[in-house]
Amino acid sequence: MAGADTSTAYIGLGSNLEQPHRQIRLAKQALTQLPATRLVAESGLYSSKPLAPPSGAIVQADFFNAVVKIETRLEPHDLLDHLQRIEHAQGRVRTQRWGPRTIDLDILLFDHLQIDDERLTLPHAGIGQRAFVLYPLRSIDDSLEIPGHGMLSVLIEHCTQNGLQYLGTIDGYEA
Ligand code: ROI
Repeated sequence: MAGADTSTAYIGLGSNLEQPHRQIRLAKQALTQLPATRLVAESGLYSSKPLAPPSGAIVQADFFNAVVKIETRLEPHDLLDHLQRIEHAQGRVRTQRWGPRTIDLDILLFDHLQIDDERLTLPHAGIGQRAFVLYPLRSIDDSLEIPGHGMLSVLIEHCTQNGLQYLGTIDGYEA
């Protein structure tokens, strides 16, 4: 699947509840089933310290994170609808902001689009400071430019690794 109407997008996967490595694996599998979409690359699986809210700490387990690259003919908001459907199917309940979650699927980048509406901010807000996004992204494409943020390689230089650990492949990892 390729052509003028095909977009490239990167999706961030995160989980810190209910066997996070299984949640990531299940979500990746669900992404391979999306209409008009092909999964073209994936990062490994990483563990990361929970990103703390700006004030006050929530005690929660470490996260598991990964990034996948897709080619899709879906529009960004249609892709978002599908991601939310997958989150819902995996038991994601939106309760506490900054709190633990079974699965979080974020559109990190969608072509070179810059969008900021009530549902979607592209590139994803915070992408420039999050090691658990930047390192997996670099493992897929090391010369990416992130619209409005700059070169991935420069962002990584200025980003603390904050306990990020590579665990192996998404499908190969065993707890
Ligand atoms: N922290 C880490 N390390 N990884 C995540 O995926 C993640 N997702 C979130 C919050 C709770 C902000 N912190 C995170 O939504």
